[in-house]
Order: sequence, then C-alpha cells, then structure tokens
Amino acid sequence: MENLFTLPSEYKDLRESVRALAEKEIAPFAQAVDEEHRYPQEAANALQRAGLSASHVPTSYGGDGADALATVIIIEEVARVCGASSLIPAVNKLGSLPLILGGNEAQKTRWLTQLSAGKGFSYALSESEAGSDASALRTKAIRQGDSWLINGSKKWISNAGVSEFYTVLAQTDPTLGSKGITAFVIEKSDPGVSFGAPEKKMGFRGSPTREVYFDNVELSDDRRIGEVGAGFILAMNTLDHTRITIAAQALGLAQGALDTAAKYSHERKQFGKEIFDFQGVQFMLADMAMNIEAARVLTYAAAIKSENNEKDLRFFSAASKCFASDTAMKVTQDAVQILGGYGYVSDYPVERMMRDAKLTQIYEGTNQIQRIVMARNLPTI
Ligand code: COS
Repeated sequence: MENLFTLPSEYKDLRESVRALAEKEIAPFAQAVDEEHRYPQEAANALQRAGLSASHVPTSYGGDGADALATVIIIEEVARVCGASSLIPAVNKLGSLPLILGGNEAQKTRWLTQLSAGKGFSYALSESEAGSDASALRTKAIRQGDSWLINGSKKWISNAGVSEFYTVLAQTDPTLGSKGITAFVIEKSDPGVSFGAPEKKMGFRGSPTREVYFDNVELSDDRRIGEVGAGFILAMNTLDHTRITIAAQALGLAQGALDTAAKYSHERKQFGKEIFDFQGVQFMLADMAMNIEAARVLTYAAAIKSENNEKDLRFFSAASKCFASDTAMKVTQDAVQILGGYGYVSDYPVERMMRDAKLTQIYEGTNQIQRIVMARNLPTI
C-alpha cells in the first residue's frame, strides 16, 4: 500500500535546507527583532536570496512555483525559530493570492514579477468595524468614468508600510452587501495612501501591523481584480487557501517550543536527576508531541486539498488553522511551564513563542469563525 504518511524526499530535502537557513540566518536575530519591535530585515534578505519569500509565485512570473505543501513547510520551518519572520512568506501569499486566483494575465505579470523580485504584498480586508463580519467593510470605491476613487481605512494590516502592494477590498455598491464588494491592487506609492503608527502588540513584534488610510486614491480600472461585486467571494476563497499557512506558522511555533523544552528537560537537574526523569514532565512532552503530530497531519492534508482545490478544502483549511493554533497555544504554555522561571524570561525563546501563538488563534479569522466555517461545511466520508 502506498505510504500515506511519509513525505516524499523533495519535501524532506526542502525542510532540511530551510531549517539550516533558518537556524543560521534567522534564529540569531529573533530575540532582538522581538525586543526591539523591528522588522526582521536579516530574515527578509536571507529568504529573498534563497527564493523563499514568495516561493508560491509561479515560475512564469519569476517565482519558484512552490506548491501549497512546500509553502507550508517553508513557513513552518521559519516559524520554528521566528514567528515574525514567517509572516514574510505567509503575508506575501495572502496578499497576492486574490491576484493569482482572479487577476488577468497583464495584472499577474505586472505585480507577481515585482513580488518575486522582493516587493511585499499585503492583504487589506479588515476594518475597525469589520473583523469577523468581513462584509460589513466601509471603505468605498466610487466609479468615475474609467477610474475609481477610493476612500476609507483598513486595520490590522500585517507588514503594512513594508509591503509595496495591497489587495484592498472595497464597497462598490452599499446596497448589495457581500455582493457589492470589489478587489483592487493599491500601491504604497499611490497618492493618498498613508499608514498609521505601528500597533504595540503582545507578540509577532517584528512584523509591523498598521492601519492603512486611503484619501481620494485614484485608480485606473486595470487595478480592479476580478469582476465588480466579486470581491467578497474572492476574499473568502483566498482565506480557504491561506488559513493553512497560519496552521503552518502555529505548527512551527509549537515545534520550536517543544524542541526547546525537550532539550532543557535533559539539561536541567533537580532532586539529583534530569527533570526529564519525572513522569510529570514526560507526560507533558508526550502530549505536546502527540498534538503537534496530529496538527501536522491535518495541516499537510489541508495543503494537499488546497493544491488540488478539492471540494472539502473549506472545512480542512478552517480545521487545520483552528486545531494547529489551539495546539500551539497549549504547547507553548506547557513549554514555559517545563522551563519554569527560565521559561518566563526572554533568555529562552518559549515565552516569545507563547505570545506569538496567541495571535494564531485570532488572525485570518478567529477560531470561533473557523468553527462556524467548519460547521457550515461538515465533511462527509
Ligand atoms: N468561498 C467562496 N465563497 C464564499 C465563502 C468561501 N469560503 N464563504 C462564503 N462565501 C460566499 C457565500 O456562498 C455567499 O454567496 P451567495 O450569497 O452567492 O451564496 C457569500 O459569500 C456570503 O456568504 P455568507 O452569507 O456565508 O457570509 P457571512 O457574512 O455570513 O460571513 C464568514 C461568512 C463569517 C465565514 C466570513 O465573514 C468570514 O470568514 N469572516 C472572517 C473574516 C476573516 O477571516 N477575517 C480575518 C482578517 S483577513 S486576514
């Protein structure tokens, strides 16, 4: 029987090479990036040099054409050492996927080649009053002859200010609800675009999260992605594919915390023996590893469904994001517990990973929203 649960060697080789790069070129800066709330430029450079910052872009547009599973493994391995750095490939996929799914050839050539060359691509759906209720967004796009006038603002935008390009969802007909929303690409340099101050966050401090403001931003119609009114479905369809990248990020954080805790349990001696020798610690490590492995199988299955655009993708992407992020939260908390006082200070990475893990339960749809999506799309076998 075909082995369902052994990764083909090309993915194992990919993991090995990304892990080596992450440990050498990203991990050494992870603590400073967090403490100084600064963009992980070293990671951005290393990922770009290695073709990993937007490897999902098809080769015809200068990318690596990495499939969904390869992209998951890249994000997982970067997150294992630095959550903020793993947002570089994750945000680039999220921002550009509406273009890949719904753009025309000229639009893809125009922006995807620049993304491959290192210019970031963010996704701008959420607003201050439109989070879980995404179709309540108020940013307006008003048609004026051959062009559009955009006014409004977006909130919680990852890598805002760093990214050159933004997929922006705007209301083109307020009377139509979710059918009155359209997607546009807006560039950082477009007149009328500005950014709020970086949010002061609990975790992912190396990745800037800012508001984006649009003040009479005038766009030609070639900035519109897909049909007028088709933006909400495009935005939701995008999330079906990209929530899996958040599962990957959560997996990486959990694995990084487990690796640290397991190593520490053999180094730390109390009562005359390694703390690993106490069953209380063994049970925790076993549960951590068991849940990570379950999350990994679910996430990789979701990635394969994304690649093949299978009809149960919607359930699997929500389930992988929800399960992996809940796992990451529990595992990182337990890692802090195993390290005790050392876990609570920044000498070890587990407290940072715990703070980062919290966001994976919130963004790209809270885990409550994931459960709504799952319930509405229960799988049949
Ligand atoms: N793919 C394609 N189409 C979808 C879809 C999906 N995943 N989800 C919904 N749609 C379609 C529906 O089929 C419906 O179209 P029809 O009217 O033609 O049937 C339309 O979109 C509206 O759907 P629905 O009525 O289900 O929308 P709701 O307002 O109830 O919202 C949820 C659905 C809650 C699932 C959605 O708003 C959501 O995912 N919210 C969270 C947003 C989010 O993740 N934000 C994080 C920030 S982005 S990083």
